[in-house]
Amino acid sequence: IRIRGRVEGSRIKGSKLGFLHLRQPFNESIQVVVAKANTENSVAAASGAPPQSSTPSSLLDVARTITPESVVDVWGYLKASPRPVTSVSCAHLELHATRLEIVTVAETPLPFPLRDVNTKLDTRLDHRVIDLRTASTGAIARLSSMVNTAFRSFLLAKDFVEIHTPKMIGTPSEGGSSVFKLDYFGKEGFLAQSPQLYKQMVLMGDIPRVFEIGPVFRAENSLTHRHLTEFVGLDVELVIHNHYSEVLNVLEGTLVTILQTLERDGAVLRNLALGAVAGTSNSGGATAAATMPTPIQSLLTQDIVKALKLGSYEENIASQDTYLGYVSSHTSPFPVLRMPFDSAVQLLIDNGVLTSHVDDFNTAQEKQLGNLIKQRYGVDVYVVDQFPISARPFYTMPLPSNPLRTCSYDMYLRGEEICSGAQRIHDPELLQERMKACGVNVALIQDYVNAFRYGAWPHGGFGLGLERIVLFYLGVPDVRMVSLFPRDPKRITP
Ligand code: ATP
Ligand code: AMO
Repeated sequence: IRIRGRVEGSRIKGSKLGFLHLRQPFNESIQVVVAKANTENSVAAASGAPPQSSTPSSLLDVARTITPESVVDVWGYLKASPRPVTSVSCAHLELHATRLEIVTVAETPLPFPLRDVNTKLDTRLDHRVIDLRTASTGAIARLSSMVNTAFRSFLLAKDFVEIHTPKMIGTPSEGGSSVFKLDYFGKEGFLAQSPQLYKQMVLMGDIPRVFEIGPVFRAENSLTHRHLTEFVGLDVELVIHNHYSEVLNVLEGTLVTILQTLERDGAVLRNLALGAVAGTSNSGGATAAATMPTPIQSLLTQDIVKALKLGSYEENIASQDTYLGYVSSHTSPFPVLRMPFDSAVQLLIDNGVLTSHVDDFNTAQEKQLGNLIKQRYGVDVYVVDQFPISARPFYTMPLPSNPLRTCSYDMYLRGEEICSGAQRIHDPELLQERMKACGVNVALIQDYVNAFRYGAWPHGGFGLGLERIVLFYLGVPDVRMVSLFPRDPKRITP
């Protein structure tokens, strides 16, 4: 057989015997035996073997010149290993070389040693192509793809239409502060902070359920563990018939599907991503097994629902009380905890985290809420709804029973925000009123307001951050680790 792969490392023992570790994407590796005696024997044994480009005695000389990460072709035959080679994935077989050709030479030294778990994240990001070859970063890229695919498949099966909206736009979509400006042939333009306005407009064009997977730009000029200046937005918008809980049902179904897919198909990748596979060839990666988080306890079980006597969402929402917790009553086998903002604040006050009411949570308060909810309900995923109007964007629908609260929600994973959404205002007059109150220039955004003038559907939606899902699912410390080529205030290359 012939195998084309990268030489991860080599050991040449004198003039008679050498070993190469040959690696193929993704994380498959085998030991190649380059033995003078074996080579000569094999040439006779392997009938129909390709013509020798190097004489058998020079194979070892070739092997000696190969630099780490070079791509080579090895012809030879497979043989059982005398004892398992624990440092490669194919431990029980060896490839005995009869011919060896260097396809491309890797320069040396490498920007960093692939196996070095102490290499700093910045060095890895400076040389992301090399870093991608490590089992950890390679696994994270594949897990992100799995999240994407689960999101897309779930929505396509529910009659959603995939759309692509413009990323160069004439007005900020989420308010002014964190927007990148661009020079559009002498006019002012902006990089889209979200597909928000366009996904709503498409609905008014009678495509009642849409989603988009695309880049989102935020001029967040600060370095945090969870903010990028460009991230992948997973956006959804749909017409609603009675209540914004219809959108929450879709959101919860989407997230549950993503988590179930990761649990079902992503276990091996997750372990590779966290560097937790013993003896993994080229495990490298920016994580250490010591940081391995506990698996997600994402879902309320029916047992917990019964034991805590949590009521159904529809019943509770109808009585307009404030609850410490309630669950959706939709048909998912895994109800997701939902809690109104005021109840979440009360929980923080009762536990001494807050001394008085607040209008929004900061990151620390979010984390503490996550801990309290985990203690009380045993879950890592939950929704808080009915946020104060002051904390939400201009397009958010006020709660009919209390105009200081809104038909809006955030979803959290391990105590950190992964999603925001809301029912939207579909009455153009109310919309303009809210724009003025929020300091949004109505003139700049007239096309959007006009979209609601010719018969508008009540509607709502949400936006998830792809990198944040992977970040908090894995429990790794920095969002840059889970973005292919991350962008932050200090980094626009590679
Ligand atoms: P989004 O902006 O998409 O809603 P977010 O996580 O930034 O997501 P916010 O509601 O804006 O959520 O902010 C929640 C908290 O996160 C803030 O109170 C603040 O503590 C923190 N935070 C938000 N943006 C930044 C930032 N750029 N730098 C540092 N901290 C931030
Ligand atoms: P929001 O601004 O909350 O809502 O963004 C939605 C989700 O996107 C992710 N996210 C980020 N991820 C990485 N880096 C960032 N700087 C960053 N900012 C946000 C988070 C967040 O929950 N138009 C609304 C959505 C809607 O209502 O449909 C919006 O953009 O996971």
